[in-house]
Amino acid sequence: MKSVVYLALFSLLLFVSCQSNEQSTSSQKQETQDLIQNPFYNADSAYVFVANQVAFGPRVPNTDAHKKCGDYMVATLQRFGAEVTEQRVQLKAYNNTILDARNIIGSFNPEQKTRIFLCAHWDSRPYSDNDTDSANYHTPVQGANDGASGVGVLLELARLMQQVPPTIGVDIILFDAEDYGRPSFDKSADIGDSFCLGSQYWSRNPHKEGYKPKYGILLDMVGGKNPTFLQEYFSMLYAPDVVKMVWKKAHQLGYQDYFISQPGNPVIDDHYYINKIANIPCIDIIHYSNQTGFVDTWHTIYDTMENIDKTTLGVVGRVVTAVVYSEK
Ligand code: AHN
Ligand code: ZN
Repeated sequence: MKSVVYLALFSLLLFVSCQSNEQSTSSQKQETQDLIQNPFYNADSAYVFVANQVAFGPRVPNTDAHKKCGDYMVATLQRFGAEVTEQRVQLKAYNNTILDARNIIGSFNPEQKTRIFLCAHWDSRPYSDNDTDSANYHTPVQGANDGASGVGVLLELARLMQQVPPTIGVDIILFDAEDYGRPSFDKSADIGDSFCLGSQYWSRNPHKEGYKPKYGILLDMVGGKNPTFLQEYFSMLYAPDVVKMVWKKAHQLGYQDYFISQPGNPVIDDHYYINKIANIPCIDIIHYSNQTGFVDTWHTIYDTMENIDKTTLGVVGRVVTAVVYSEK
């Protein structure tokens, strides 16, 4: 008799555990299915978009390469069906140089109320002030990773969004004058906030009145070899749910060795001003380490195409693609 009761209890347990098991398996299956059905993110294509920018030469504000690259990005976004808005504005740099800056915004589903935005800076730094050789301090960086990588990843996503329109509205925002900040060899008094001039301007003057997207994702230095993307301090402070959602997507795709679930030191980047001034939650996907800081090519003459890894562009591209197509 006892054993019959035990058997009944045991089968009930088994039934309950099987059921709950099946439930979680089917929702996991649905998520995996969603990831598989996303349009195919082509890392080779993203690589070409990076190389095309670098081929113009350093995109330092007030230079011909800067102007030509700006025109190229506008034309490319339009070719992929985006509605393009440009903010042209003169911004004063740390040394009082007036920069002819352009923030370039490509909107998909412009009529949609529910929106997210994805951003990167497109200008390149006029100084290699982190180079080991001080003779290079006044050489502009090529900015293959620092600038062009984020834009390249987003231009490939723009190509996909033309092929498979997302449900929500998506704005690609390319910020100018991020990297014209006071160089470390300039020992004059630091007035502060000398980086991220384009995003500071945009945060005070969004391209659309009453612009209220759900959140934003900034890509910065997403093309280096063996990157680690930590959960950066200001991203966790202002937009912890967005960080967790993006890292979860990355882990579902198998990229847990890149997207590390560990806190990262604060980085003052475009997202900082977007959170602080515009009050829009925005996270930063940026390659760095708490121990060694940014990649060793950062602000050196070695920030070149040779040091760009297609695999990394693909990893980050697939993560943002998964985010865009999971938003309903
Ligand atoms: C500062 O160097 C203050 N912040 C890093 C932001 C940056 C520069 N990202 C790329 N270049
Ligand atoms: Zn930089």
